[in-house]
Amino acid sequence: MNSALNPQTGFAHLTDLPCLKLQYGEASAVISLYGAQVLSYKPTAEREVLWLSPKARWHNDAAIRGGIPVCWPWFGPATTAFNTAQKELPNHGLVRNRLWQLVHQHTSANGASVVLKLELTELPHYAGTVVIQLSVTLNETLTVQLSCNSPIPQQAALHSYFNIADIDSVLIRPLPAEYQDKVAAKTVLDNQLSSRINCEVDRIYAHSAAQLRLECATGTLAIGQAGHDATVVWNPWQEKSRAMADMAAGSYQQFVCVETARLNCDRAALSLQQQLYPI
Ligand code: TA6
Repeated sequence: MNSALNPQTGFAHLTDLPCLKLQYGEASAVISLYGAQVLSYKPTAEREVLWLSPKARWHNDAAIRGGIPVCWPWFGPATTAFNTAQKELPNHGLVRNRLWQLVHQHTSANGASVVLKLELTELPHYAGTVVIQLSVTLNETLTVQLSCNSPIPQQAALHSYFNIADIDSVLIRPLPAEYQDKVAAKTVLDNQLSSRINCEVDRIYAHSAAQLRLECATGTLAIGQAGHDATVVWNPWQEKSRAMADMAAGSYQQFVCVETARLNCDRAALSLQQQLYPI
């Protein structure tokens, strides 16, 4: 199969965003260097797997709303393990609004791949220099892998926004029966072993499976996960999304986030992977 890799300025309405486009036969992926964020994955010319908010922004330090944001080194608000000086720190870590560097690229008959790197010297909880890398490989699947070899406290998530066309059609399975419900702030036991979404959902499923299926109106997607200890499912629903400047009215019906996460913040090296392919 033919593969290619080209720099590209702009994607969708983000017309000045520095990007890379990977191609493998009919399949393509677009990655923003800002945030090392995959913004588009099309396994075929007709099918877009990822959702990008029509109101997403990238200037003025904004994190791009959509695609596959990289959350690191903390997930959600910074807890005291990360926020040692008790400063105001951004949600979901420090790397969504940074320009990453392209350090490796490869194309062959087996696929197209890139490695992006970010060096950080100003972590609030660690004085040394830390390097994190994101590799993206496109072939019959799209594989995104985040790694950091430094033995520092670190959480991470690949916070993927999936294009589902219609929230009523979504089914995610298998999911563990028990989850932490962040909306109701309690642990819930749900024996249906699946997740239909008809209200605000912000759930942490610990010890989730290595393979999930996301079924929806646009087709069925396999989501492979590795190096994770949880899967987070999120949809802000109508009211909460109305309060978000980068979300249009009605957008909440068009996406669901299924996030491969490592939430345990022990000092083990990080290698977190999400692999997507249509089935
Ligand atoms: O992963 C779910 C979550 O942590 C939610 O609680 C919600 O706030 C969301 O991520 C989006 O966060 P963001 O910082 O991108 O607005």
